[in-house]
Amino acid sequence: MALLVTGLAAGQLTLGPLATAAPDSRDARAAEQPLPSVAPAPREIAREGGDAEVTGRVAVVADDRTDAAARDRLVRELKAHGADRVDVLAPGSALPHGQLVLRLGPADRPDIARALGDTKAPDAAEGYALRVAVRDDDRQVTLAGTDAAGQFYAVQTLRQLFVRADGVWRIAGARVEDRPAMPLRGTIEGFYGQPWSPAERLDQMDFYGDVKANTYVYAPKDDPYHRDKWRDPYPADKVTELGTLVKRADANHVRFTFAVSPGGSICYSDPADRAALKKKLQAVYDLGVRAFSIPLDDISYTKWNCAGDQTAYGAPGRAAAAKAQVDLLNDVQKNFVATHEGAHPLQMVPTEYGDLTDTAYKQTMRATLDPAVVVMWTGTDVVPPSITNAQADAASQLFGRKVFVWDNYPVNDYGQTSGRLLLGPYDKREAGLSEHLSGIVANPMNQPYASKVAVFGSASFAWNDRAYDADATWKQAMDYLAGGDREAAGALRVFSDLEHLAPTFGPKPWQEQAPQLDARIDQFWTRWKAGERDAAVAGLRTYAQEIAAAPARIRAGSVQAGFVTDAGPWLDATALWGKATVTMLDALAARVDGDEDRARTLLGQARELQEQAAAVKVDPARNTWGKAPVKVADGVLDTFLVQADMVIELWGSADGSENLALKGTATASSVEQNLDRLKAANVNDGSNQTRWASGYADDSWVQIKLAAPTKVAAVTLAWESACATEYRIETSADGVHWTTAATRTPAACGTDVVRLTGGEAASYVRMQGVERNSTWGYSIYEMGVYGTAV
Ligand code: 14T
Repeated sequence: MALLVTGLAAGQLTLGPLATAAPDSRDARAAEQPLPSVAPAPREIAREGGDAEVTGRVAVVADDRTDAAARDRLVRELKAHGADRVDVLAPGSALPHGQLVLRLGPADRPDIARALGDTKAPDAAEGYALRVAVRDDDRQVTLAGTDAAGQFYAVQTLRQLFVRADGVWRIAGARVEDRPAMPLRGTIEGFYGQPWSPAERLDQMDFYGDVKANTYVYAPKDDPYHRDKWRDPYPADKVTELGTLVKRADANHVRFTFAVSPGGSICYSDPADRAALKKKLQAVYDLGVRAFSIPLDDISYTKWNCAGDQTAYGAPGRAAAAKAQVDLLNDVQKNFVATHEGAHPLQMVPTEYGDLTDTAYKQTMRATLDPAVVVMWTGTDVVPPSITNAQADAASQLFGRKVFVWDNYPVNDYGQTSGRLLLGPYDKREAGLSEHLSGIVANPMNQPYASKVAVFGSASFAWNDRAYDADATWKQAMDYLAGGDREAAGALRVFSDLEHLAPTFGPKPWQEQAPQLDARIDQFWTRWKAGERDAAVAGLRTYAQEIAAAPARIRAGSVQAGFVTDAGPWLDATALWGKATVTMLDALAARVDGDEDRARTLLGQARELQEQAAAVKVDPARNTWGKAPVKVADGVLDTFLVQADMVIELWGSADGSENLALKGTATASSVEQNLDRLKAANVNDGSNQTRWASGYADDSWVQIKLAAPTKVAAVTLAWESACATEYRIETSADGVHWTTAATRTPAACGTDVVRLTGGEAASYVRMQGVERNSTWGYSIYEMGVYGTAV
């Protein structure tokens, strides 16, 4: 009873008469239920009262100030949630009694203002209010926008308030007041490699509408007309394609932002080049584009493209480059953007986009660039491990305006992302950034559907950074991709955990690999070492089965088809890794039971499955890293399987799963440029975030002196992208006389497991290089040694 009173009291705040509802009515009970979760999290959402049943016939009150896209979406959603017929009526029309009525339009429309009561649409761009008022069988829903986008967003929130119980759809009895924290939210298609297809882009526009993102910057590095051939007009078919895309963006209240990157060849001082650039912008303005960007990233400022620039701006250098760029940008802002009806302020990407060092370039920018021009910044180190308020504030000071973040997550076009799909949460961006930034756009992956996991997060963060919960939003993203199928959403979470690692440009990832699985493996070893072997196996086996089953569940139909296509090779590999893990656990169980033969057989099968899993490759068209083995829980699952394998292989020895390298001492023939951060000791420190790298010679080596003579059963090598195309594993008793135990010629850089058979006890184990795969040296994160100390 206490609960009921609380629920009603909350309703009473804004809707007095509700208290008269019969206490045992369905509506009154609904008023106690938590509201469905809405993403992005609204500024304010609270229960207003009971839920509104969706009747077979529904009235929508709209007029010519109602946003057409919002109205169409509202009608569509009502039809998908219980309405057989939706009548769109003008304000003032007689409304049939007992029917659900929804009013949609500007907040100042008289019938809407009245129905809102004291719920208010915030006086801010893109703001809206929503109120569900239920009294007896009078059900009124009000969707009020501060502007047209606000109306559309009210519908996007309403869409998430449908609840189904006993076969009946209802709209949860909520009251919402909401507006975005950042004015610019969305993506920048700014990666290297195959640009997205027209169909993929159209789908993205609808997705951005769903997550209240308002910006899509068109800047694919490998569209020739965007960069290399920036002066050339788009051919007719491309113009048609862009026109269709602009319309779809408009229908979702997304600003299609056209970017052209002339920096590689422009002569800044040449009027003909200026004219060519404006002509390029004019062509898309004519298609309806109203937002423009001139990225000047990834170009050189140590040389001019023409002699005229030397005359106009002096010898090449940071200050001179900034002067030339400002000259161009101010011209475009003043003489194109400002003279074109409806055009938004010009955006640009500075050549210095990923640091916080004050330079002559930035000084010139902040002193002379038209204050109207929006400046982008990627966070520190291009792919930042985090973005803090202090950093964003510093960047904004340096450029003299609130910077617009080009967020290089989940983009997977750089070497460290080879073989990866980045499915971790959008994380490590500090709450409060909305005070220092004009917005955030995510640079997505070559795989557009798979990018939605992260983009769902970045759009939610940009909408409401202070209420953002990375983990909760990550799950909401997968619920969204799974189209409401709970089993598929669960499978997506298991799968995405295996693709959780997010690299930086350095060796240290900013998001770790497979945290869920890692925790379960830790628990496995804790139990195992405590002698609770059955419990250890049973616990992990359940999860391994979920891994094995996840790909089929994801492919079963409710998950967006594009996601299934994007993730194809990773799903294939995951099914095999999952099966390998289940089989390995069965082998362990058999060995615990004393059934050695069965354990051997299963171990053989588990090894075979691992080989198949490791052989799965992805070969994306025109991707920058090309054909590569797909990575699945790398460093976590492969390590577990090697250790479990060794437990069986070395059954009876003190602890077969122990990596004996950790207690040994590493030395090497050389260290790349004698850098301390690449020293030999990194190869046996137990961390995949540090590495040893050799000098640039084929015969380089690294070795471990073991704490005690050991019959070595296996050596593992986790190679970085500079690896060996041929190497030997050698052992020695004295560190002087060496025996070749195995020779390997791997087809790709990855984690190698080299099993050694027979042989004497050794005190030294060495990776002896024969041939390098690059002009760099050899680079190894970790070298593991397993065996029985004698
Ligand atoms: F414009 C920038 F904000 C930016 O991030 N530019 C590129 C971008 O197109 C690319 O997708 C991203 C991730 O690879 O990084 C930038 O490109 C770089 C930057 C480097 F420092 C490529 C190689 C680099 F060494």
